[in-house]
Amino acid sequence: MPYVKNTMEILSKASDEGYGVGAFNINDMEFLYAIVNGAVEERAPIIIETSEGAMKYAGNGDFFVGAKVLADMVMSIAERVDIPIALHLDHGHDIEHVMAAIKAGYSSVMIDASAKEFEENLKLTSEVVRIAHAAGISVEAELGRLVGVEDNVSVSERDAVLVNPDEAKEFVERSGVDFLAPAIGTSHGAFKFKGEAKLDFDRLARVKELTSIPLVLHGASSVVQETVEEANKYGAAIKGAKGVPFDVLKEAVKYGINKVNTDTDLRIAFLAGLRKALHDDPAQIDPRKYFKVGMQKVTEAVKERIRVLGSSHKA
Ligand code: TD3
Ligand code: ZN
Repeated sequence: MPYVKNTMEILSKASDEGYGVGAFNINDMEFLYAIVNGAVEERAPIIIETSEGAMKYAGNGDFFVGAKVLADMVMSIAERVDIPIALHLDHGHDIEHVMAAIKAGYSSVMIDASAKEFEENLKLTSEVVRIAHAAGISVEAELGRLVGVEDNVSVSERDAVLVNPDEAKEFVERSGVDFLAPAIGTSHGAFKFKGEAKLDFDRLARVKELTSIPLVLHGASSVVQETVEEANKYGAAIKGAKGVPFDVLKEAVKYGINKVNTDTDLRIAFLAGLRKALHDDPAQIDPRKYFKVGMQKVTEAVKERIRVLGSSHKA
């Protein structure tokens, strides 16, 4: 199956049929192959995504070059496998990065103006929708702030940071955005919750009901404890890390999440494998031997997540 030119081809089906698609971040060839190998084994559609930082990294400091390098790599690998693979710009903050992605041939872009006021977010998102749709690709936007919300916070504090479903409806109608990331209590990184991992599913259900478009969960890594322990056993010092447990992810998918952003889990998996390999075989001078072990851990993490999201055999 060739490279998917518009991410909505993957997400419309996921939204109609009620399953989640893994959106996995890459910076390099190693993670890309590790992710694709896992998705091929599960026969699952996937979204590969790159942050602005990934573009800069892959372009040796120049994000415009990096977007092209990454897109060319993803396209040439996608052409050689028989699962749908889309490429997405994760957290684009300005028109320049969006344009770099569009010019390079990405399947969709995120314009993240969630830190701005509603009307400003709407204005910038609408502008990106106009440009991206003219190029035949789709757009993701975000509403609310990506922060963990503890159980004991007041309703007004909760309302101040999480998505407002009525605003989401108005935002989607006025901007024409294709898929939306509503803030429901997750955050980026390995330290998402101090207490119990709780997401605001009532809010999520209401957003789905009012918008009926594919929804995105950011900060969705599960921070699997065995993997953290393995990394720590071989020299890492990751303490008190906590993510979104698998059963909570499944619940999120049930309430309308279709794109599940995952970066931290793959980083930890790769490092656990890499650290173990370095420890077990210190005489090795071929870096690929070490990378391979890290890649294998990433492949396992990808397969596990695809099964949790329900997208196995959906390719
Ligand atoms: O947008 N992303 C990926 C980049 C975040 C930096 O780690 C996510 O929403 C995934 O978040 P995470 O940290 O849970 O994997
Ligand atoms: Zn994110």
